[in-house]
Amino acid sequence: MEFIKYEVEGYVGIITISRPKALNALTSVVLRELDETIDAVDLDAIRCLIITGEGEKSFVAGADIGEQSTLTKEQGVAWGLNGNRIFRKIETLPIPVIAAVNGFALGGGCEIAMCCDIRMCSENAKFGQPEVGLGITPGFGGTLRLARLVSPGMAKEMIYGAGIIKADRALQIGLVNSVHPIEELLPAAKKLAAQISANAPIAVRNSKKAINEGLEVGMDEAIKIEAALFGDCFETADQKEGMGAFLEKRKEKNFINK
Ligand code: CO8
Repeated sequence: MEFIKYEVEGYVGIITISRPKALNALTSVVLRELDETIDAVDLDAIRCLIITGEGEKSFVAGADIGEQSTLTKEQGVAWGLNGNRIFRKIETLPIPVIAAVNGFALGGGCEIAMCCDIRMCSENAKFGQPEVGLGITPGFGGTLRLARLVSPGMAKEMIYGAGIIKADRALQIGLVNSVHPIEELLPAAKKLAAQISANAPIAVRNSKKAINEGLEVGMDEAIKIEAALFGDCFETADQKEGMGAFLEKRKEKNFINK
């Protein structure tokens, strides 16, 4: 891999998008490598993923503008569908994904952060969907996820105005969960990932599925989804371990993802 680094620390996988000379902008090669890296994550062993960018200036400064500049209408559709396919894969990955946003998260960078379950950012992070200033719309899910994550009005202000917001504003509107000094961002993301990984993996995965799928349907349908995923946890070794530990007043728990 030229542009993607993948490391494993315990139960946590850390993906670093690494194209620092262009502020980690996404070319088709970067996207292909990201796609292949996601496919290669060992879902039996890894319980949480972190996605971050190389360096202290930029998470991802968008899709590569040079590469997009000569696209035809048909190629634009294909480019958008391909990015969306990969980002949707991240969004629907069985395990939680944390975006550790270490600087610029613009265009496709904001969009990749939004397909993660949780966004944590550095104090110097900046978010925006500058596409209309480039003569295009957001194309990797920006119009869809920003409106759902913050509010339609706030998303419209950001997208139509192509403005860039700082970390404190992103926190205020709910685009990120927390803001950290840059040197503390990755340690904080790893700490949360470890906390998640210490819990029963099947229960965490089913919770992710229940939240994501429940948000896409009406409440009555969502209740059925939640009930099925709740029921699915029973009779697992980890349900017996979790409840057993409580009943035996035992602090240590050993969840085995079964
Ligand atoms: N694409 C290509 N190169 C980039 C990008 C990018 N998105 N962002 C930065 N770079 C490059 C610069 O060209 C520069 O390269 P070089 O040194 O060779 O000139 C290098 O990275 C460093 O950048 P700057 O010198 O500009 O650094 P500054 O600190 O002055 O500015 C900014 C940083 C503000 C982040 C600035 O680089 C910038 O505005 N970048 C573009 C941000 C942007 O508009 N992103 C949105 C792109 S469009 C998009 O993501 C659409 C996604 C969906 C597409 C679907 C299409 C169908």
